[in-house]
Parts: sequence; structure tokens; C-alpha cells
Amino acid sequence: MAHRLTAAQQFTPQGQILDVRAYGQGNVHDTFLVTLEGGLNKNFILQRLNTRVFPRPELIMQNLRVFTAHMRGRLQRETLPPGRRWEVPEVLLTRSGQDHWLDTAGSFWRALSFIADAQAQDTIRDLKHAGEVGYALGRFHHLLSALPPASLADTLPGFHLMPGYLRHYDGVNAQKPGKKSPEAEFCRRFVQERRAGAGVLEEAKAAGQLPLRTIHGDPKVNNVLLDAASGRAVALVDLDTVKPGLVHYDLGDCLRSGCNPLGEETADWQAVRFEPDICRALLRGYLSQARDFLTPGDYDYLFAAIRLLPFELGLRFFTDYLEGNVYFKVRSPEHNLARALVQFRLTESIEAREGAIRGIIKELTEKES
Ligand code: GN1
Ligand code: MG
Repeated sequence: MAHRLTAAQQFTPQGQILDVRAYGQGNVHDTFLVTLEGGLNKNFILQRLNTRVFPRPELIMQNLRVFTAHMRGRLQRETLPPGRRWEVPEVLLTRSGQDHWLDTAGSFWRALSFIADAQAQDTIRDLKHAGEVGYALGRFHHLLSALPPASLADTLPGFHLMPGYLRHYDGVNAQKPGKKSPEAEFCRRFVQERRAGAGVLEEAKAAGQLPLRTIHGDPKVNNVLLDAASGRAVALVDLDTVKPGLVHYDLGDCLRSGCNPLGEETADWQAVRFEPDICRALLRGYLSQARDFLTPGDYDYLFAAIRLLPFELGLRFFTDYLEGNVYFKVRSPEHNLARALVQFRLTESIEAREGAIRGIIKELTEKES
């Protein structure tokens, strides 16, 4: 593709580009890894942002400037435990000093530094990995806990807001009554049976029980980079949804991603389950960094968040399937339906293990608080 090479050249001050290849598992943007000839920083990340999902990409770049500067300031004032590093991706500028480049078709391209000697996994390998993923999210929240959420723009209005997702689903479902497979009917019933409780986090927020904070928005397992040698978490990447929100969205999302050993892309949706041991290890890693800013009210809504986030993502996937796959990238017309089934099955598994999960939350929050 000529375009990606031309785009990569905009962010390349000197030297020759050896390769621009598709990179990562993103469902929204197009991401590439650029390799340059020689030199110290021989790789960088190039992305074409999806402006259908993010209609104001300039706000993403503005937010990135604000919170990465805040994070770096905080990192300078704090010492990390020995043997740990924490990296913050840097925005790379074009040859004319801009933080993005628009191609002739109007596509929005931007580049970020590549974090070397680190890698991501799509699913949790073992309990140590689970602890590191939790640590990374806790570290991230900790580093941004003093940044007033109002200093960030809302890059994606409505993100994680269940009442809005349900309204949108109702509208789409009413217009597209055609899809009537047993799987689609299962999904419709699933949503119907659970919609009454779906406003729980928004109601708590409106009642002042849960405060707005600066959150990541998409802390799934493969957004946590691990040091290649030590396996320790070194960064949380994919920063376009860093904006005001509830830490509960992040925790619920991180746990729905981490505690599903088959992963969100499995075809074997019937076998999907939520793994309480991973939940314990991940939450313990998180709390090691998060105790200083969490309030007792936050703990009260933890289980609700763990249950709600896979339901939310399943609803978003199912709606997109009904709508004709306009939001998430798909490899087949049924891909979003398959993804929805995985998340709904995971929700059921969480419901079946409610006692165990509440027990873990109690054990961890009482023991060390
Ligand atoms: C999307 O593009 P990606 O993979 O980083 C989505 C998340 C979902 C995730 C599921 C902006 O993230 O909310 O949890 O897919 N991002 C957006 O894999 O909608
Ligand atoms: Mg993302």
C-alpha cells in the first residue's frame, strides 16, 4: 500500500524506511510498525485513526499531550521499585512539526515511539502475568490520579455508557428484524433479561457515589507491554480513550479480558469461562498500586463492574453485527456475532461465580486495607 509508506515518510526525519507492516490486533484503527535503517530508534508505530469512531482525532492528540506530560512529571518525582521500568509512548512529529498528517483522501495519520524490548500477549499465561497486568492498570491510574479529569477532552462521547448503548441497540434491533438465527435470538433474550440492571454504574455516578477520574478506557490484556527479559509490566499502551470516566470501566474491562483464558476471539464460545484465580492475582496486582486513591464506595461497586463490562462489550458487538459491522473491524459478516456470544457466555460465568468473586474482593480489600 503506497499510502502507508508515504505516511511513514512524513514522520521520518532521516534515513531509509525498510518496512511498514500491519501490527497488533486493534479492532478500530489501522496500526503499522515502521522499521528504519540502523540507528537507535529504528522502529516506530504509525496509525491511521478511524475517524468514523473518533470524529475529532485532534482531541486525541491534545489529550495525549496533556496526560503524558503529567505522567512524566509524576514519574520524575517518584522512584520505582528496583528492577522496574515504566515507559510512556511519545508523540512523534512530522518534518514540519505537526503531530499528525492528513493524506490526500483526508485520512488522519499519527506516529508514536516504539517501546523496545517489550511484548504483549492476547491472553494471560500464568498468575504472575495476571499480577503484572493488574499492576500496570494500578500504576497507570496512580500516575494519573492527581490529574483533574476535566483537563481532558471527551474523545469518544458515550463510551462505556450502558443506557446509551441500550437505546442504540433498541433502535437498530427495531430496524433490522431480519436476523433470526438461534444465536441471534439467544443474544436478544440475553440482553432482554439483563437490561434492567444495566444502569448500575451510571446511577451510582449520578448519585455521587462514584467519582469521575482519569481512566484508560481500554485496558485489555494485549495493551499491557511486558519486559521481554523479566516479564514485568513496562507500559499500558493504546491511549486514545484516556479521558474522564469511572475506574470501574477499566477494572471491569481488564478483568473481562484477563480472566477469560480462551480469549475474546475464540470460536469455542460455549467453553468460555471466568477464572477466579486469575481475578485474584490481577486484582491483587492492581490494589498494590491503587489503595491510596480508592474509596470504600469504589469497592462496593467492584462486582457490579466485573459483571457489567463483558455484558456491555457483548451488547456493542451484537449491535454492530445487527447494524452491518460499521464500528469494529471484522473478518467475516458473522464475526461480531461470534464475539458477542463469547462476552455473553463470560457474563453468565461471572453470574454463576458471583459468590466466589465477591469472596475474593472481600478477602483482598479487608486483608490489606
Ligand atoms: C476496541 O481497537 P481496540 O482493539 O483497541 C474497542 C474496545 C473494546 C475492544 C475489544 C474505541 O479496542 O472498547 O473493548 O475493541 N475500542 C473502542 O477488543 O471502541
Ligand atoms: Mg483500543
